[in-house]
Amino acid sequence: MNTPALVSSDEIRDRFSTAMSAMYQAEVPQYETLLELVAQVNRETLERNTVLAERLAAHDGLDRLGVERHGAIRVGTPAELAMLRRLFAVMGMHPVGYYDLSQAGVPVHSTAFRPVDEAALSRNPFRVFTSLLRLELIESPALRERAAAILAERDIFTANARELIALSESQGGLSDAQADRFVTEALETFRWHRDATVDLPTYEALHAEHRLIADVVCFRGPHINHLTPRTLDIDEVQKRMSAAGMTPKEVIEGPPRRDCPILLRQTSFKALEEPTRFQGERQGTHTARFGEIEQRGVALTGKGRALYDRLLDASRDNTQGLSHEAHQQALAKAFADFPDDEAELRRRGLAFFEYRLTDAGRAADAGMETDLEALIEQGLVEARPITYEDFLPVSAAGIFQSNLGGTQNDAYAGHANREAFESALGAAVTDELALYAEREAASKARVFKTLARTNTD
Ligand code: OOG
Ligand code: NI
Repeated sequence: MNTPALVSSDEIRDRFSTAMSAMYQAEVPQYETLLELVAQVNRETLERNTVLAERLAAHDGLDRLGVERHGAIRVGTPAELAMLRRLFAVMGMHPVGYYDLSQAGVPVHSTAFRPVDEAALSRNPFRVFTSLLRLELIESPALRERAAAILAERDIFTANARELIALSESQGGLSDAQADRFVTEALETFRWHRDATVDLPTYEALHAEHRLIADVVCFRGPHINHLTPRTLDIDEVQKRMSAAGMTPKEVIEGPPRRDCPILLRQTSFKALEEPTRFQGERQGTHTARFGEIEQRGVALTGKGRALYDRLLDASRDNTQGLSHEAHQQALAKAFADFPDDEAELRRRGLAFFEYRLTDAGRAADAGMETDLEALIEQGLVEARPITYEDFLPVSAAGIFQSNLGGTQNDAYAGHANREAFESALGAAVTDELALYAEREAASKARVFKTLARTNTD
């Protein structure tokens, strides 16, 4: 038998992310409006800020900007999560990071399926924040068992999707036509279903325990609950959202506005009330799906992240309940101690950078120099900030809560259980900090290797 020519997993991810965006625009028309607003603000930002435009162009960032988005889903059982891992692997998306949301009163823990290597990220960095419901945190044994029984009845994957995943695993990839079929079949898992699998009283009982539990348990599949394009100016998009007919979340999650963006800033428009048919022909509504935007900055080292977490935590008392402008001002004040200068972030080991020889560096005879800072000062090496590709648990909790009507159950807190999550997943999650550190170290090694070669020539 001839083996068909295989397309790359990057290509499949790119097709899938495009198909997912088209489906969500059709399902949630406000998302289309959001995409237009973000594209408009990105265009204006690039026109106004030529330094940023040149930098993005030089760092291969312009191409990826137009396709960049993440999505989020929530699943109910270990088997669903394990199968999703295999489904995402077909598209070169692997579990990175463990997020414990129980600390924020939400009964889930999560990972992000995303591409990990540089080439894959620059082709299309599509990521899916994926949460597993923690039924064990439901207090009532009767409700817990009822939820488990409902979940046991459903299969969120089509038979064809299962087949194509197995085929991809045995073949080491998919052909062009198989990839198209895979995208169509995989998309079915993420589609919205207007019909609930339960009657209204069951929905209401689960909803009363936590709205998220009803969202995960009562439907045939883990509908994609939001998609998030990347903006270059989140404050501007937030400002214009109301005029475009969206109700923005009160405040932007994450660090304050800065000259050197760090980590991730996020805001969303509130979830929509959607007509739902419950079993027994009862009509009702369900509120789950929303739109989000994000602005990404440099990835922080463990030291930088610890400083971020400490300042964010300390800011809480002074920022709580404030509206957008006042919130940003108080947050900026709280972050006054966080250096807002690339060179300082680098010298103090707070952020990750990628090092490259400049044209001058390639021409120079600098082989004996081993001090990176000296090489940078001499204009022989440049340091580029490495973009943060992951998520932030406190921000994620803020996004969850603004779309769950602020429900929070403190009884869930203190239950991080990474082992249980990994055992459900059927694999370990990759440590995100290790990925950035490896990329930085590899870039340094390349610089010194090239310099050494130049010197001995
Ligand atoms: C996920 C919320 C978290 C983010 O961007 O931090 C998230 C969810 O609501 O399922 O998407
Ligand atoms: Ni999100």
